[in-house]
Amino acid sequence: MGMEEIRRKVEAGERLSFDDGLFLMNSPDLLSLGKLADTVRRRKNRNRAHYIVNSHINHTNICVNKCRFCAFQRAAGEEGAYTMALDEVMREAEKGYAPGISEFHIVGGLHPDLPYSYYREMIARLHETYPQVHLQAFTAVEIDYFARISGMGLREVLTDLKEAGLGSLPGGGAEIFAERTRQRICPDKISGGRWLEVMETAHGAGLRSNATMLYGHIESAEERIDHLVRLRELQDKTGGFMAFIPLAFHPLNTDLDDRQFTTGQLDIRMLAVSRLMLDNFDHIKAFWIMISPQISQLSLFFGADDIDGTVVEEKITNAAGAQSGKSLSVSRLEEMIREAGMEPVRRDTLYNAVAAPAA
Ligand code: V47
Repeated sequence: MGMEEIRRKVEAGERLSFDDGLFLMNSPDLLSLGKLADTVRRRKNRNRAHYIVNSHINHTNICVNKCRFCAFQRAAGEEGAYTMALDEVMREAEKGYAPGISEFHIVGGLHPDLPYSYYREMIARLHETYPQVHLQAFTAVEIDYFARISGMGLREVLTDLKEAGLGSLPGGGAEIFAERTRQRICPDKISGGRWLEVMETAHGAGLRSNATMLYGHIESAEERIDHLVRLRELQDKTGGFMAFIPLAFHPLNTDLDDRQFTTGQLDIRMLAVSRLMLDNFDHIKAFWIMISPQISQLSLFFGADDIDGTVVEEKITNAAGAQSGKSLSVSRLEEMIREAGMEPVRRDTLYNAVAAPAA
């Protein structure tokens, strides 16, 4: 095993092993790694790089899970805690709405008191008011919580929300699956196995989803590769994942604030290794909020084919020290992609190309 053997496998379309992944995680030869990731990106997405016109809604930051990496969460009654009534959620949606918007991205804390009906009604009202906008809402962790607070089964919750207008699930809450580290950074959160079970059930219920991994905190290189291999195994079974998004840990205002921000080297390496290990994922997303528009653009040369979207206002990473700003315009996103020599494709959540609305 070594770069030459990995190159041979990639060129032959053969699957990389756990050890190959670990080798790439540690190899000083970032350029060879990037070239291989670029080969796979081209094979899957040709010269196209994607972006979306979307808006984020974070309905509450009150959360019963005290994840140590999270600067967004508050306890009920704590300073800065908020929960939007459904009318406020609708106002927030209106604020983020723009002609031609394709997606509302909705993620929140695990609130101790809100009933399941709040979440169902949120989806139903948004869907009724914006039937053309895809609702990508609730991480696997939230879905598991809804099953617990409602007494319903997982499948039942998912089908019920789908009936109300839910389009797909975002990929958050995966963090790092390896139990040793998961226990240390988010001891109250559902296990990695349960996260995967929720996603398997969602895919079985006809809902597609994304997948993420939080890196750059206290996890090891082995744990990163283990995470990718476990996602790849589930994808072999269901085919329900659309995109993988490595999330760069931001330490500010968290319990892990003795850690550093991730480096450009690690951000780019993580994207390239993900592109190579996740041979059954169509898309690898370099979320510009997490790694800056600059690194996000460079990562298009290292395996990424998506830079997420306009976003409008993101609160989770911004609470933890993100410096990227809160929104990017369509023209800026397109410029970033064109400058990298690729064709910008404005997409919907399910990666269908969409036309810009007539001016
Ligand atoms: O699960 C929390 C992460 C996630 C921090 O599906 C942090 O397209 C960095 O789900 N530093 C929620 N990350 C966000 C999420 C998401 C984001 C972008 C794209 C998609 C998608 C989904 O945010 C959490 C956690 O992993 N997070 N705190 C932090 N301090």
